[in-house]
Amino acid sequence: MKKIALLTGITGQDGAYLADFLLKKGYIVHGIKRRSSLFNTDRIDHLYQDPHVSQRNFVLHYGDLTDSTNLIRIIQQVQPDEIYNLAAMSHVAVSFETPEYTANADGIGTLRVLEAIRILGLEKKIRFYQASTSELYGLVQETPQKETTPFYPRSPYAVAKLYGYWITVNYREAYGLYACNGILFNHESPIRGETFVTRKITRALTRIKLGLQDCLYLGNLDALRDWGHARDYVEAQWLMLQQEKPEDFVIATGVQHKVRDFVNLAARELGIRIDWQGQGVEETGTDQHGKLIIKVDPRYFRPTEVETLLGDSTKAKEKLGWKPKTSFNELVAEMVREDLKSAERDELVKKHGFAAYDYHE
Ligand code: NDP
Ligand code: GDR
Repeated sequence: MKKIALLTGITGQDGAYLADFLLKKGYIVHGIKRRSSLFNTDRIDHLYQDPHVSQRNFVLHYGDLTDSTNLIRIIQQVQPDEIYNLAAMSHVAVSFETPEYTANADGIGTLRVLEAIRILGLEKKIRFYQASTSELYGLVQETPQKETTPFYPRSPYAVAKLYGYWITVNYREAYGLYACNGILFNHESPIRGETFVTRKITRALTRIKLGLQDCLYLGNLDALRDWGHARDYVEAQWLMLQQEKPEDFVIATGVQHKVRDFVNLAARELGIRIDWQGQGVEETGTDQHGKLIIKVDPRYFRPTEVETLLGDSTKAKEKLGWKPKTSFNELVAEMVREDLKSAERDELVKKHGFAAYDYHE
């Protein structure tokens, strides 16, 4: 019998990598996607199977984490062995603009999935993964951060995820549900959302290189992050649900870089050497020809910032046998390579007299 997995957030970065991973493991994968006015399945279109074909192993359902009746109905219909709760309003800066919605989707949304499992009496059948985050550590109390490090969330997103974390622990303890929190540090890829800093940088620099864009505007260049590759991290999500006992795990590389380091390395991949001048809001970067290509824009500063994150995933190494496979340099090089291909497509379109898609966030 094939195992059945249900993924919320299947149209996102991790959803796409995890769906691919599980299909290769022989799972039947069901995913929940939101209704939108434009197609939102770009990242999983290669997995799509015509609904008219019988015996599909990849099935999508319309749904939303803010709709419990929908979640109950889908879980009842699918009868999954494993649920990966990846759906969230996942942008930290945007959560300051939409705090109530973020609490609803990321916090109460997690509760809705857990309650659906309980209402359906499936707590002994279903294994549950919760996408927790290094943002829980926020104003860090200990370095590096591990499973026992105290939390200090610094954004509406992180506070909502704190609820998701603890309600997952509570349902494990109260109802014997096999439920795990993966406390994942930042993980990126060529399909990372375009407004997260890494993808914003690789997209902009490749476009600047080809003359499609003039300048890249960024916020806090001194923020330190522990960046890994999403492809490696979804394997850890799966491993957490294959253990004898449910537990929570930190997943990280144990290496830290500044946003500025990411910019320098991505530029180097493109043969651009950046000279930095000034400090704080005055900081700018010029290329080797003296052209201004980077400026700090305070509108990207956050009301409360997470300055530094560095993970210790010793527990995952010992108990799951997990370790990251992709180095920071390989990650940056892969993202630059892929974004350069799409910039080259845009350049071609422009050369032939059509307006190229312009994007500045
Ligand atoms: P993305 O932002 O790429 O994907 C989020 C997914 O959630 C999308 O499929 C999105 O749908 C969906 N979604 C958003 N709101 C709702 C809702 N109300 N109902 C149903 N679906 C919804 O995130 P990632 O793939 O990067 O991250 C996956 C999870 O892991 C998230 O929960 C995130 O908070 C968490 N996380 C991510 C880390 C990272 O570095 N990537 C690190 C630690 C935790 P749509 O495509 O329609 O927008
Ligand atoms: P983060 O990722 O907030 O860590 O959350 P993001 O890439 O948005 O920011 C990382 C750091 O870069 C700084 N920064 C900028 N960020 C953005 N987005 N845009 C900019 O122009 C910019 N300039 C500097 C930020 O201030 C921050 O310090 C991600 C998300 O995937 C969460 O869902 C997840 O939980 C955490 O990672 C772990």
